[in-house]
Amino acid sequence: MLRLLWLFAVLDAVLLLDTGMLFPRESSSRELKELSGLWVFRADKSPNRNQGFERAWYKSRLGETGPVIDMPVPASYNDITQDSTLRDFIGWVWYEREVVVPARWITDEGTRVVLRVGSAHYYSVVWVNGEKVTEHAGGHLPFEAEIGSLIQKDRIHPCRITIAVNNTLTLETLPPGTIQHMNDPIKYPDGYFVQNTYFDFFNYAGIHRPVLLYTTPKVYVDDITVVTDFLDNTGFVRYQVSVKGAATATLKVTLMDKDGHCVASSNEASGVLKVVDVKLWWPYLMHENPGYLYSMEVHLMAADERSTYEDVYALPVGIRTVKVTNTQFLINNKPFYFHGVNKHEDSDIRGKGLDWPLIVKDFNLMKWLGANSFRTSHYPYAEEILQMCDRHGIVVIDECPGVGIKDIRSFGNASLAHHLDVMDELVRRDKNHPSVVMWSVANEPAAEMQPAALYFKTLITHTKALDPTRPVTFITDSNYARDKGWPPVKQIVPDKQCGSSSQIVQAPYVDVVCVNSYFSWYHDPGHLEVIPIQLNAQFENWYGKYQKPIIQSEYGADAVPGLHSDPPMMFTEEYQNAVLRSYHDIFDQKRKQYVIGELIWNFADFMTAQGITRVVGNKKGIFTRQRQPKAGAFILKERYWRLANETGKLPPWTKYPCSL
Ligand code: GCB
Repeated sequence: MLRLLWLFAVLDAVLLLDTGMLFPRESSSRELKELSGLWVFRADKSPNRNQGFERAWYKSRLGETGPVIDMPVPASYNDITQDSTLRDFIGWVWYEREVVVPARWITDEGTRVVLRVGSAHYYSVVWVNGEKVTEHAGGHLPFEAEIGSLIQKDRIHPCRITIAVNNTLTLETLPPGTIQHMNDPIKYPDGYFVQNTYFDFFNYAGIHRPVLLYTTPKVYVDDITVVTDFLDNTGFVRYQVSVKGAATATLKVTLMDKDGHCVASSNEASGVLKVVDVKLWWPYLMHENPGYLYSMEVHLMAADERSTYEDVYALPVGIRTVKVTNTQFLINNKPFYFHGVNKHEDSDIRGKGLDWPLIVKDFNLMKWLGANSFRTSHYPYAEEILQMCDRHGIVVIDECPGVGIKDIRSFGNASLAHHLDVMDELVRRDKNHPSVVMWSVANEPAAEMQPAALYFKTLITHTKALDPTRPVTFITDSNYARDKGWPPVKQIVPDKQCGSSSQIVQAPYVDVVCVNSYFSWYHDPGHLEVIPIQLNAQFENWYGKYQKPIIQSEYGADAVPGLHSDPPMMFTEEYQNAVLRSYHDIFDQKRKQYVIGELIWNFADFMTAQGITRVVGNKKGIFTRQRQPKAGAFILKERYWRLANETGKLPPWTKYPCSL
């Protein structure tokens, strides 16, 4: 009974956003039209970057107001041409696409037509046939607009979609940045400015995820929330369906197993479905049948004086629980050890654009490696990736784009309000993914600054209220990381603001302590011998103070593939190997106590801004950017399979991981 009451209480956590953001799926009542492919494109290179708005480029075809080029969607625009001014462009770019909309979508008054952008970095304004339909701040989450009435106005011409996207980062964006105008005429051309950022990845921009049109009936399933639990052999799926478009509707909710058999059903908009002989959702390598998903089919029926409406939406549901103790992370009440990776959405040519071959390759590599988890460093990844995680049992720490919050002005009210909105959007989008087991609200902010304390208290409390079922963390750098000279903290932080370590702010509120450290790299470079003592001290210090389980959320070293030296020297594959081995020795001592995970930095090499510490990007990948293994990948593979053998329950086919 207590369990059921808890499930009810949990669903009362109300998102402040007034609409849902269900992933668009086809069903007998919903159609979908993907707009991936070639769009026309122009960067607004006018001095104030504002010509597009001044001359209303959205009013007519983009090709009529100036030159245009082909631009693939989804993709970052930066690496598509040979033009360095486009690669490094700051400001508004314009995309346009004409779409022939099925006649029925226009004539059928009972149909809603929705335009959805999976993500566009950073700020977007969208017009349909010259009329503005929406705008959105934030580069990593979806947004939508209903456009039915607009396309009905002009039934003859194809529907023209114009999207202006601006990649400028300011003190109040997430991630933050600053625009610096260089006014010295002896050093810089007239009107010269640069974008400063305080994070270590290239600020790729453009329409990064699919754009599509989809339909629903006028009365439709707007959102579904599920929270799951189990007791012995019985699973519980507490659900809530929110309906839009009518005050009343009849619902039928059916939970189907993988074979299509109904295991529970209900006619209520909210309730608890009981599943006998439940098949739990388990992580990869923890169970012989990982990633088990049920399908919750919601069937809506409604009527008004003009028509009847029927809507069908099927949501994949994994039944599992997550709990944290002083020393353990429990999935389905069993200790889970994160042996995984940090990733980036990053690859040659398409930058941060969603790319299925890359996604599938990365999952194959993670499984080859024996990785059971990853963190979405440093922003929310495409929902398509989370769906893969659900199906393959890969556990996710879901991070918001709160990276590089280093300037005291980024702790103001406007920044906080935006950060809270982003958490709302993130939880709204990802709340139903069983693979998501923890929220990360930020990476290495300058948490020692005085206003950060209240900022993070509010942020973490807010996130816990949004979703009381998942632990919350924020990623901190070890005390040493501040010395690494990057990002240029000292230039942007008035000295007086620097207090002691970021421990002050983080640990009291988070459920799990996540620490990044780069011993023998940014601190004591070249001195591998310091790793054991410093890593040991790091763990003892954090655990001693807060008695919370710890994840080593980043560690690693750059290795230029093919560069060798023995004894090891920095940037060689041997040095990367040595760093890994040294860290692993300490992990092996502490994981028996309170260390609950290790995530290598990074899965693959990735592009960064140009700078004196980066040789065409960050080379801390254990795979190259083209996904070929460096020597370190084999060390990690051996270790992860050994850990899996020790801590998990391997299916027979994984006895010979080399053949995977
Ligand atoms: C970090 C950051 C990550 C960097 C990494 C590095 O602490 O979280 O974004 O890429 O260090 O390689 O410096």
